[in-house]
Amino acid sequence: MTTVNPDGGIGESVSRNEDRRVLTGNSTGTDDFAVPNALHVQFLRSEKAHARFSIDASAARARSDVVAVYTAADIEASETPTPEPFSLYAAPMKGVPYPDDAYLQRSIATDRARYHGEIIGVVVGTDQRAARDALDDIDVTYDTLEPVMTAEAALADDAPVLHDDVADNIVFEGASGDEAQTQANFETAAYTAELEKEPQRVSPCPLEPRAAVAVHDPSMDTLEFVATTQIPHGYRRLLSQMLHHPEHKVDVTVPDMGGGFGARQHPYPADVLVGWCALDLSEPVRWRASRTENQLVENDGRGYEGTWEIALGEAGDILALRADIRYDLGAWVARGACGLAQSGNSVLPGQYDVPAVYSHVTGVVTNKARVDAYRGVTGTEMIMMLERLVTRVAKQAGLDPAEVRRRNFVDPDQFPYENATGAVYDSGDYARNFEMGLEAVDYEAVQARKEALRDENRYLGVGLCSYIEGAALGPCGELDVPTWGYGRVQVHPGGEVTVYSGGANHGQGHETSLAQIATTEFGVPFDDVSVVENSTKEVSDGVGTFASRTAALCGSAITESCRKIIEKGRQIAADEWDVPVDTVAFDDGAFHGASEQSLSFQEIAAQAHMGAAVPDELEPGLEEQTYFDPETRTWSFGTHVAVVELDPDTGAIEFHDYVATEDCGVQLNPDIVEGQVVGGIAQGIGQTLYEDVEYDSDGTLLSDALRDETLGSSGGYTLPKAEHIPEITVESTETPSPHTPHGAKGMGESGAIAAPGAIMNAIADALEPFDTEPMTPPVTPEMVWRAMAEGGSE
Ligand code: SMO
Repeated sequence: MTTVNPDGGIGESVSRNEDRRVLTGNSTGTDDFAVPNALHVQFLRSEKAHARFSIDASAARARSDVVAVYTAADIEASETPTPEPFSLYAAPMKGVPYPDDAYLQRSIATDRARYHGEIIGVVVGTDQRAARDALDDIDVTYDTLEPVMTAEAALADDAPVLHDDVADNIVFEGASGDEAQTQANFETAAYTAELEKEPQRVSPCPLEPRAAVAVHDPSMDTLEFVATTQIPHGYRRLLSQMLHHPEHKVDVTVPDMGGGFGARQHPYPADVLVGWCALDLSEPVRWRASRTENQLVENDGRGYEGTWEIALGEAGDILALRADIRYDLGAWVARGACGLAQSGNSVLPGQYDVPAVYSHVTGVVTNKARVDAYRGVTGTEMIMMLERLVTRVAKQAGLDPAEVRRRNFVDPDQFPYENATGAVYDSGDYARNFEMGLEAVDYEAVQARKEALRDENRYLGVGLCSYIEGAALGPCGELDVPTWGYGRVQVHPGGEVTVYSGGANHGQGHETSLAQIATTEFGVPFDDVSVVENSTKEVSDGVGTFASRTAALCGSAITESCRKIIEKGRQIAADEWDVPVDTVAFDDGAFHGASEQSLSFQEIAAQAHMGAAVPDELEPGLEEQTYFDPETRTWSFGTHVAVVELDPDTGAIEFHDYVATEDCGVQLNPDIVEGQVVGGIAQGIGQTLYEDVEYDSDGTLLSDALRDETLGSSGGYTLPKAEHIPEITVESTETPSPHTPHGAKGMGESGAIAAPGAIMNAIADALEPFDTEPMTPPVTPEMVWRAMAEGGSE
């Protein structure tokens, strides 16, 4: 199939359509969504991490500006069906069984709160102030219980058990890989290295706090949501199930949203309760979280502890990897949490051809807010630990960490490559991409400079991190998740095109990149294509956006739909010219016959909508849909090189250089790819140097507000600012995926996946002259200063 590449087509860095409205202040967020006469919800949230409680809401109920107050008992007593516990429409995953139902999150606590911020009551007021004030009129009596604040504490023999009907705090336990072979390879290893603990719990922090609007129309019994979610269609399905309201009567619209980062995949108790209140009261209901409320309850990411080990042979070949990981999931789980462990397992060997891999995972509940996906999901943690281990073991062996990577990369002729955990990589050329990164940073020169500067008491460090990013999760491969890419394409009589995507845009640039696909396929002007997403009303099917799926899954579905339309166009042209269909070609935005006949795409579009011009055996119109499922997931890859200098006087960590290479197959829009990489690196820098969700020993969340890093790391949550992000060079190779029509792969998480490993390795490299223990992020200037001053760390 030949495609043209007119202005605005695939591969061009078209400016993003959506930026016009976002950058000029014309975007509409969930809370901007105007609904006349909406009531306002505020949630009564537990002030204790673990306590039995009782509520006296009589004073609040008596207020004239309060419409309703609900406790769990009130909800149970209502005729409106009680919400079901949380679930997820995914099948169990390999090696990680489903949790007992007792662990599945409930929307409201009955008489025992299990984390600071858990909803224990609901107030509906005539306006937001009324609802907020009424919260102060509610008397809550707490009988505190001992909180369980770490995975280790949850697994202790005498640990308090968090959930009734289950004997321990274990949500899942599983193992994958060949334990005996891994052990055997460790026994024959020339060198081994090990890292413990890691990585800390972080908060994804989309730009605006969570919000939801629910409108129930009693005449039609429809329930319409406007919500901060990455998955409008998934959210509709889950809320329909939890609220016992049929799916065809539920709709979800997602206005502009400043990122989701994984935290906005699954619905939250607040969303369910906003919908429940709308049903119970048959009035429009709205809610918006404060920043503190958002920090209390929005899913965190990471937060695991464990042991990671690597075994290296005499010749520098990686013989085995082993991990024993404890996932601290918080007090309740949405079933997605099990996918964290599963997807973590699958990327353990990264870019390397490792013969034996074994991992043991345990998921436990603690008295904290929920942990779920965060950009890169568990790939970030596994790649960071892998790449730190590769670097450490290389140095033990007296080898350059770059050299050990070269010796172990999966070779281009090994694809499709099944790694030792059973994940199948679609395509790759790791070494070529790696050398591009090393050249861009001038690796040999920077090593020489590092050596030279040490004589001046200056400490430069160079860190490498080679990553893979498994994207495009569909029903294929190891996961049986009904998450096809959905794409429908409609051609209007004037030849303009509307593309309907089953993804969701919250900053990724889909309105632009998906339009580029139709521009290329049809050879129409870019401005003639518009993209519709983020709405179950306007897009009949789909899921949403997560796991870097849109380009590879929805983009491919859109491509296939365009090609079905071109096929139909050929039939219409063949009928018009009275020639066989196979003599009609489509090229350069026009249909061509063998005898120089020609009809433009726009002329065929017009004819397709005219009764007389459409052959009898065809339906009128030009509109097609596709459900796309690639043969395997797509696997992007690359290498980050961080160059930092550590100041022995202040412990300051300064970036000298940062190079990121990316190979996500064929790029739809290189500027968007670069933007995603840079944004991900910013989050990776945050995770490595600044961010830490902190709880007091009694379970109170300390990092409940955003805080300037100059005020120190405790008592607030520190996000990096623009001034903390270095100039970043992004370079690319393009190794097409064989499983998508344009060869595109999923990308969008690589920056966050690779940056922590590169930066941790750079810091460790700079500290090499000092006798230090491995550090645990976030690495602060104080930790660096102590390490350099005392020759030990922390
Ligand atoms: S962490 Mo993502 O939205 O799969």
